[in-house]
Formats: sequence, structure tokens, C-alpha cells
Amino acid sequence: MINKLVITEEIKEAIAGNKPVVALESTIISHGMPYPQNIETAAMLEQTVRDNGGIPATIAIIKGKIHIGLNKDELEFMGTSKDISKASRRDIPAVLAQKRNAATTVSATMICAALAGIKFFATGGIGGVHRGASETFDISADLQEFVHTPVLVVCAGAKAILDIPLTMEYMETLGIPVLGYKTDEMPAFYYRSSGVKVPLRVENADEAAQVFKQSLELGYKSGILVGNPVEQQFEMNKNEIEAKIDEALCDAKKQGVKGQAVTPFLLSKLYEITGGDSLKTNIELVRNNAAVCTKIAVSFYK
Ligand code: PSU
Ligand code: MN
Repeated sequence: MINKLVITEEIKEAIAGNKPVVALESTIISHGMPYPQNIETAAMLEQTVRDNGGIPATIAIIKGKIHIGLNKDELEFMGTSKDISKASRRDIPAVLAQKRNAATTVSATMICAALAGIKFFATGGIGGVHRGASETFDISADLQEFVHTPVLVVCAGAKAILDIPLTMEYMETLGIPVLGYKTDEMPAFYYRSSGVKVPLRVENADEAAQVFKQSLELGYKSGILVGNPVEQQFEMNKNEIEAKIDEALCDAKKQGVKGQAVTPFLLSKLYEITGGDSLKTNIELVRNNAAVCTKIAVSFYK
């Protein structure tokens, strides 16, 4: 396995020296945002991690190798090439064996981060239980991943295109701690309040780091999810965005969009029907997650 891992020198040294390395995913680059905002955001996120005292590690699979840390050309490639699939846990073996390119989802990024020895990861929204899952069975592999992989993930909640109460029920069943960062609720991605309670509220990065430390000391091999609401000045109006989400869901159904294509379809549809506003909020919330995740990592290694 280790011969399929390509880790930059900076990141290798940081991991060996117990420095706060923060993983960043690539699905958001290849399938979550349009060009050029996707690569601008990727660069901005890396800078945000650095500004907060961390070392960024953007993760992607290129020509069958897991890259931990991307250079400018690799980032550009991930942001522009059409020859990039979307890999979650089940896809990684085939992508490596066939030497293909793939953007890593939350589940795949967690796996690759853990392989490299990275314990912290900032994303935008976590996959979850989709609305209508009682019929479609569409539940993101992201949730299961927390059972197997000891990484702390900071997200802005489950997107409202998902069923947030069911997503929280599912996490409870899996035995995964979900922490609200300065909130009692699981945030709703585009807006702050979902009305769905989290089991634990933490007031700062130290508290979150302590819970993760305790989990690892217990010998748990599982991860932890932190919900960090988008900052108030960037949140979208709940009723307006919910109406647009319904519209996008309706389109997806009409066009028969299924499986892995659902989340990218809904994201780009929302971009279109909000005139780009959904993207602005998306960028701001990942920025915030990168900052908070780095603070937690810094506290953990203090
Ligand atoms: N949320 C976003 N943008 C994204 C995703 C989630 O705001 O691009 C991606 C993440 O990589 C997540 C994946 O892991 O979508 C979930 O896909 P699915 O629902 O097919 O499991
Ligand atoms: Mn799915």
C-alpha cells in the first residue's frame, strides 16, 4: 500500500514531527464547484490552514497514486480535467489498480488521511441520509466511514438536500460522536439552524480536541464529526434556499439522476438557480471549517 502513497516532503516531516496537519478533500474541487472558483477555493483553504498554524494536505488520486499534498499543476488538473471520477471507499481499490484519476469524497479522504497518519480533516458538507432514503436507500458512505477511520472531520453540517434528522439518527446508531461547535444543533450547511440537536456542544477548539484524544485513548478506531455553522453574515435565507433545493431535487428526479451523480447535480443546479449565491456561501463555510479544524489540530498537538 505504502508504495501508492505520494506524500510531499513538507507534509511527511510535519506528520513525523507531530505537527498539526489538516487534510482537505478534492471532490469539492472536481465535482463540487465550477472552474476557476474551485481551484481558487482550494488555494484559499490551504492558506487558511497555514494562517492558523497548520500544514495543509489536499488529497487526490492521480494516475493510480494517492497524493497527499498537491502542487499547482496537480491542483489545476483536478480542477479542469474531465477524466476524474469521484471515489468513495468502495472505489479506491479499482482506481489504484487501474491507475486512474479520482477526486476523493469525505470517506475516501478520511481513508487516505489515516493511511498517511493525518488525524484532522476539514470539508464543506458531509454526505448523509438522502431525503426519500426509505425508498432509495441512498445513504452516503461518508457516515459508515467514521466507524472505521480515526479522523476528526469538521463540516458545516449536512446539506439541506439531505434528511438531517435521519442523518443524526444514523450517526447515533453507528456510535459516532457528533459535536456542535458553539452550537446545540447540527448546522444545515447553507444556514445555521436545522433544529436538530447534537448530543454534545463544545465551546472551543480545546474541548473538541480533548474529546477526540479521549476517544483515541479508549482505543476507539472511529472518527468524530464536528458541526461548525456557517458564519451569520454568510448564511442563506432558510425558506428561500429550501424552496430552491426542492426545485433542484425535483429536476434530479425528472432527469433520473442517480447514485454518485446526485450530489454534484444538486450542487450545480443550486448554483444555477441561486445565481451563484449558493457558491459564495459554500466557499465561506469551508473557509470557516478549515480555520476551526486547524485550531482543533493545533490544540491536540500542543
Ligand atoms: N458537500 C459539498 N460539496 C461536495 C460534497 C459534499 O458541499 O462536493 C461531496 C463530498 O466529497 C462528500 C460527497 O463526501 O459529496 C458525498 O457524496 P455522496 O452523497 O454521493 O456520498
Ligand atoms: Mn449517495
